[in-house]
Amino acid sequence: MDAPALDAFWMPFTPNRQFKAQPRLVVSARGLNYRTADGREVLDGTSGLWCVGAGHGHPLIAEAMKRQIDTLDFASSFQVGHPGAFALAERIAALAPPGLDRVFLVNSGSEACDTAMKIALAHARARGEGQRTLFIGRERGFHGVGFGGISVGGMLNNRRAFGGAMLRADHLKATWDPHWNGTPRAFVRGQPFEGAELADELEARLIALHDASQIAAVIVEPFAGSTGVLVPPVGYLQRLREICTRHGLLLVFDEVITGFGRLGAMFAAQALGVVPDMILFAKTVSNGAAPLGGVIVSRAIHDTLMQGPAHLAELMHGYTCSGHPLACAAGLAMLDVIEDEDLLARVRDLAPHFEAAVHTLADAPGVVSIRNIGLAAGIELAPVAGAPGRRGAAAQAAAFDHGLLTRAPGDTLVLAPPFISTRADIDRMAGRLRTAIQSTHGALA
Ligand code: PXG
Ligand code: PLP
Repeated sequence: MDAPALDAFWMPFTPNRQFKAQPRLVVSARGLNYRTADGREVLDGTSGLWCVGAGHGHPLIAEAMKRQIDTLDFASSFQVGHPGAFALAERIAALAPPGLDRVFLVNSGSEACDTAMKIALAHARARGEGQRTLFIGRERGFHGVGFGGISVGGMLNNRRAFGGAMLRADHLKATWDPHWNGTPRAFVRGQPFEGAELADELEARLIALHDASQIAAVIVEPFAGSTGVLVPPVGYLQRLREICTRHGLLLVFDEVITGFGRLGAMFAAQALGVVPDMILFAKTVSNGAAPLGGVIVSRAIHDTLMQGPAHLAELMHGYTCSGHPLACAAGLAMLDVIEDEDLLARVRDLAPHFEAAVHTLADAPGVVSIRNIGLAAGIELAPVAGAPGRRGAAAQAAAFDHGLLTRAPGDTLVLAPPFISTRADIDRMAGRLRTAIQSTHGALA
C-alpha cells in the first residue's frame, strides 16, 4: 500500500500534531514483532495495548476467523442468535470463579464498564432500592471512556473536559504510596506486604459519608494498569470484599487488562483469591484480533433481573455487534490457544524472570520507582521540572526507534509482554528500554 495521507484520521489518545509531524507506522506483525513502514522490526513490549498475549498473527485464531467470515459474517444477537455467542459465553462461564456464570457480550472494555454499571443500577431497582445510584471507584483507576467509565474512573485528564456530564461517583485513594508509613517502597517487587488497611477507607470514609444504602457498586481494577502499574498490597482486595459483603454492596473487578492470563491465572480474581460479583473483560479474550469484551455476572444478580413480562427484554441494553460472529470465533480460538499452549503456566513460569529483568533498570538514570505484578511492570522516571509527561514521552519515542514498543502514561514506562515471550525476549526488552532511558536522560535534564 502507498503511504497514506495522515490528515483525516483523528487518532485516539494521541498528540495528533506531533504524531503526524513524525509518524510511526507499523504495517504488519508476527509473533513478538511489529514491522514498520520503513522495514524495521519493533519488539512488542506491550502486547499491542495489553491484548496480544498469544503473539501476533496466531494461525489458529486467523483460521477460525477466516472460516467464520465464510460461514456467517453477521448475525445480530437481538432476538435471534448464533451458536458462537452461546458457545463463547459457556466457555467463559466455566473458566470464571464459582457463582459467576452469566456473560453479557460487548465490543470493548469501555462498553463492558458501562454495561456493568447499568446492571448494578437495574439490580438495585429490581430489589426496590432505586436510591442506589452512587458508584465508588478509585483515584488513578481507568475504566474506559464511556460516561460511566470516566465517572467511576479516577484519571483527572479524562474527566476534566466532561465534568458536568458525569454520573454520581466518589473515589477511594490510589493504592500507590512510595513511602508507606515512612518506609520507602518505590522499588518493591510484586505486591507490597503492608498496607491492606488502605481498603478501610471504603467503610471509614465513603460509606460513613454517603451511607451504604446509596451505593450501587464498588468498581476497581485488581491492579491499576493504564496509570502505570499500581499494585495493591497483599490483602487489600480481600478487605474490599469483606467490607462490600458486610454492607451489601456489589463489588466489580475491571479485569480488562488482567483477564485471560496476565497474572498467570484466567482471572486476577483467581490469581489473588478474591471473588467479586461481576468481572469486566476485553482485550486478551480475542488476542486483540477482533473487538470483544463482556461482563461476567453472578448467577444471583442475573436471576434477580430475570423478571417482568415474559415478552419484554429483561435488560434494555445491548450493542449492534454484541456477540459478533467474528469476535466470538476469535474468542473461542483464543481460549483454545490459552489451553493448548498452556499459556497460564508460561506466564507463571516467566513472571519471576520478568520481575528480575525489570528491576535491573533500577540504576538507569532518572528511574525513581519500579513496580511489577504478573507480566506487567511500570518503570517510573523523574519528571522534567514543570513538564510532567515529557520525559516519559521522549523515552517512549526513543524506545520505538531502538526497536521496542512501550507505553508511557505520564513519566512511567510500561512493559506488558506477550505470554509467549522467552527469557531472552524479556532481556532484550529490558535492554532496549535501558538504552531509551539513557539516550533521552541527558537531553532533558
Ligand atoms: N478498563 C480497563 C482496566 C482498561 O485498562 C478499559 C477498561 C477500556 O477498554 P477499551 O477496550 O474501551 O479501550 C481499559 C483500556 C494504556 C491503555 O496505555 C490502556 C487501555 C486503553 C488504552 C491505553 O495502558 N485500557
Ligand atoms: N446510533 C444510531 C442512529 C443507531 O441506529 C445505533 C444502533 O442501531 C447506534 C447509534 C448504536 O450503535 P451500536 O449498537 O453499534 O453501539
